[in-house]
Amino acid sequence: MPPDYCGLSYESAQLANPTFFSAENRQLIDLFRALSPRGVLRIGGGTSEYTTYSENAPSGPPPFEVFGPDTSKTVKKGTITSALALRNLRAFLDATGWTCLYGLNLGQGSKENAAAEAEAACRILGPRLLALQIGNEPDAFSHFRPKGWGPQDYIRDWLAFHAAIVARAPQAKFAGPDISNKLAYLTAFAEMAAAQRDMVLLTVHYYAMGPAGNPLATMDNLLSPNPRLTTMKWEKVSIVEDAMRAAHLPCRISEANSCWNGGLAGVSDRFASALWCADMMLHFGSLGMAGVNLHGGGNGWYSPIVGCPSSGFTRRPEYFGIQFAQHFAGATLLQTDLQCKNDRIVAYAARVPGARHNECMVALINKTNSPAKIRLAGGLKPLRHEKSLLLTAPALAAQAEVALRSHQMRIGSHGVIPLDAHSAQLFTAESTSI
Ligand code: BDP
Repeated sequence: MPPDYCGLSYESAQLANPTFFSAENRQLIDLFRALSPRGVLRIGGGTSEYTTYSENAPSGPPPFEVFGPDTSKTVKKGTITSALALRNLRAFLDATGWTCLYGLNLGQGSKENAAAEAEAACRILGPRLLALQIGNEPDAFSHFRPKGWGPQDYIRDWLAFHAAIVARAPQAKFAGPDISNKLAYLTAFAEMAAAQRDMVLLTVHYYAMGPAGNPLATMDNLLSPNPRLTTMKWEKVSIVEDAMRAAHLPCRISEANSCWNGGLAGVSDRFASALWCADMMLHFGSLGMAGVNLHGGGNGWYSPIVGCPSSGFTRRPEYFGIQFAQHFAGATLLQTDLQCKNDRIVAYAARVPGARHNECMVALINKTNSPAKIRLAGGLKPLRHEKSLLLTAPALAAQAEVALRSHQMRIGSHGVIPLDAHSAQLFTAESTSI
C-alpha cells in the first residue's frame, strides 16, 4: 500500500468559497495532518460538472461557507472556481503535506475553459497536483449526453479535452476515468491510456450501498462482507486488474463511501461506518488498489469531517476508521488465511518499513456482535509487552466517543487474542517465517 494510500474527496463546488481550502483554515489542516502526513485530496464529484473557471475572483461574498453533501437530488447551481481559490488550495496542500487529484468539467463545460483551468491548476498547484481528471462518473452522463452515448463516445470527448489541455499545459498529468460502476468505460479508458505518455493513474468509485432510503441499505448489510448493493461488483476485480495491466498503471478508488445520495443518517455517521471503513480500505489494499478517497464535505452523513471554519469541525466515526487503515500506508501486505466460520471477522498482516526484520503488523476486525478469540498461526506470535491500538465505541450505533486508542495487549493461554464484539485491533507480531 503506497504511503499516500489514504485520502479524502470533496465537491468542486467547495472551491467557490476560496477561504475553505486555505492556510487560514488551521483546524481543517490539523485534522488532515492527523489523518495522514501525505494523503491525497480529490476534488470533483457531481458538482464538478457545474463549475466554471475564472481568473478573476467573483465580486461579492462566496455563495456558501461550506458545501455538501451533494446527492443525486441536489439541485445544483453553477459555481465559479477562481485563481484565488487555487492559490489558497496550494497553501492548504503545502500546510497539510497532501497532493491533489483535480477534476475538470466534461459534462457541461467547454474544452477551452477546462484548458484554462488545467493550465492554472498545473501552474499554481505545481508539485502538489497529482493529476487532472476530465469528468466525474462519465458512465452516468445521461443528464449531459444523448441516449446511446457510450464508452467510445466518451473516449472521443476525453481526447478532445485532453488535446486542448496539453496545448496549454504540456506538463499536465492525467488520471481517470473516475467511473461510478460501468467497467466497460474503464476497459476503454485503459486501452486508450496505454498509448498516452501523460497518464499516471486509473480511478474508479465505490459505494457500499445506496441510495439512502433503499430498505436494503442497513447497518447490518454494511457490515456484511460484500454488501448486496455495492455500486461496483468487486467479484469482477479481474476486469480492473486487466485494465491496470493494459494501461501499465495503478488504480485508485478516487471516491468511496458507505451509501450514496449523501449518506444514510443513523448508519453512515455511526461507529458501524468506522469498522466498515477500516475493513474496506484494507480490503482494497489487499486487492492491489493504490488508495482510497472517502467522499464528504459540508455536513453530509457520510462525511469523515463535518462543520465549517466559523463554528469549527468535528470528526465523524469514519475518520477513525481511516486513521486505523493509515497504519498500513507504506506497508507491504502479506497473504493471510483466516480460518473462521464467521466471514465478518477479518485479518490483515503487513511488513512495515523500518520495523525489526522479523516483525509484522496485524489488524483484526470483528464486525460481529459477539467477542471472538483468535490464534495466530504460520509462525506468528503477538508481542506480549507491546501496546495495541483499539478502534472502539460504546455501541455500534454510537455517534460520539468513537476512539482509536492505545491499549495494553491482552494475550490468553496458548497465545489466544481476545477480540471484543464490534471492534478492531492493531498490534505487532513476531514471525519465525519472515
Ligand atoms: C456520486 C457523486 C458525488 C455524490 C455521491 C452521492 O460523484 O458527487 O455526492 O454520488 O450520491 O455519484 O452521495
